Amino acid sequence: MSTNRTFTMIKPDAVANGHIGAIINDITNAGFKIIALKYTQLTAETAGEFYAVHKARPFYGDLVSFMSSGPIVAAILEKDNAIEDFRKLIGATNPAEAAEGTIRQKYAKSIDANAVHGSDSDENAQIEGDFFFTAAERF
Ligand code: RTP
Ligand code: MG
Repeated sequence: MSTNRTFTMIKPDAVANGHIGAIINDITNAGFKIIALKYTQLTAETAGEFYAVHKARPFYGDLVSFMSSGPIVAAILEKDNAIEDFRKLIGATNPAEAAEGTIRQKYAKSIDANAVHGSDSDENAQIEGDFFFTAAERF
């Protein structure tokens, strides 16, 4: 179990709006090292599996359909205190409440289309990274 890693996705809205480069730039400028990186698209089935933890929540159906609506960028990132520092860098779930200068404040439009995902615990970072990347895809 690595306590200095997190997992992120650049969500379909930010990809469609041309923000991949700017977001990766913000992430690396904040001191995160890229361990693994992939440009791909989730299906309704794989998005449903990824977000299974939210299955009982009222927004689950919309979340799964949005996350499978277009390509995403998935990455494993490394930094001291990665989980907490990355969630600080991306800002609040609702971009209207996200602090000035955060990724969601700069690039997101709504709570559904909120530009990026960030793992909420070491355990989930491990599970989510394993969902997308084999050992041979990590550097
Ligand atoms: P994420 O997992 O994407 O990093 O976001 P988060 O931890 O800040 O939020 P979480 O509670 O894990 O929810 C996952 C995603 O579901 C959508 N959501 N919609 N309508 C709503 O009340 C609502 N709440 C959450 C968001 O797109 C959120 O990123
Ligand atoms: Mg979450």
